[in-house]
Amino acid sequence: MSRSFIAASAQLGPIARDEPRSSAVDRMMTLMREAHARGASLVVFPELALTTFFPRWFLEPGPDLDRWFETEMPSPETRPLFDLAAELGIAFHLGYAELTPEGRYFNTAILVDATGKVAGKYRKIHLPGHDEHEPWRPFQHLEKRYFEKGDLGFPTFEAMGGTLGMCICNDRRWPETWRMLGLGGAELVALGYNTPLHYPPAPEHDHLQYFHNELSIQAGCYQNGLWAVASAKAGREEGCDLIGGSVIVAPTGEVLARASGVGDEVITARVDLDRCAEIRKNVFNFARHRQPEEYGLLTS
Ligand code: CDT
Repeated sequence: MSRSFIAASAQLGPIARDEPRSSAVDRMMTLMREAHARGASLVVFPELALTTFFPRWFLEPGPDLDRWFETEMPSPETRPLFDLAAELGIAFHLGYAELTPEGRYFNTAILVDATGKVAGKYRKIHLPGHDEHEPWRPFQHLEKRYFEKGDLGFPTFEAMGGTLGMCICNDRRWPETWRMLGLGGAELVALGYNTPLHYPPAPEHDHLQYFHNELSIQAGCYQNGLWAVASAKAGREEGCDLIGGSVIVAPTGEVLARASGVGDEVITARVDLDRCAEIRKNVFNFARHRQPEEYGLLTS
């Protein structure tokens, strides 16, 4: 497979609380068709792309919570997306809430190859927010309550003619995420996010949300010599504004494509995985320049 291809980020506008999965899947199929028409062979959808961002509400354990989770993938509702991908011959990344047969809850992303087969899975490690109901907040961010920390590490896997990895939303703010993926050989990182414009614990940073998004992704790409395709769930969702700003970033840290609105939108850029070497054979040649014996504090 060619190591040069067109990648798409398919940003999703708001998903209402009562919007069925079938509607979200329909919207993603429309975006997938557009990405394919624009020549893309990979399309990245956001974190928790099948439903509204439910961690903004305090929910009792049981059916009120479990209804937001997928117990199988593909499911009857998501199967059409897998079928369309196989028909078009396009790979995709999808974020969703996963409830395992053992009763474990994860914030998960998968990469599905161009034949419709799951080629990789990641479970979010850096869960943001809080684990108790905090009524002072205008909205909750209860990821720490509803999800278990991911148990798969930061895996990389062979796909798209190269080595790919994934991370999810808050993971992108952590240099350790990118370095683990870079050390694992990732040449492209697919990532989805739901980032509220308002950050209740430090509202003085609200105006920096778009900046911090790009700062984190650009640094991660440059410092590890890899590509990122980042996809937002955006817009006013159940009264909560989510940033857009989906981007495709090159190993040099340059933003090659950026969403312009906060609705459903496809952006594309040509990705050449061989360009990772521009960075990895030079300034961030890990084997030559890293000094891991000096980094003990990172894991102690
Ligand atoms: N979904 C998610 O991880 N959102 C967080 C909200 C901010 S908490 C610092 C994010 O990192 O965008």
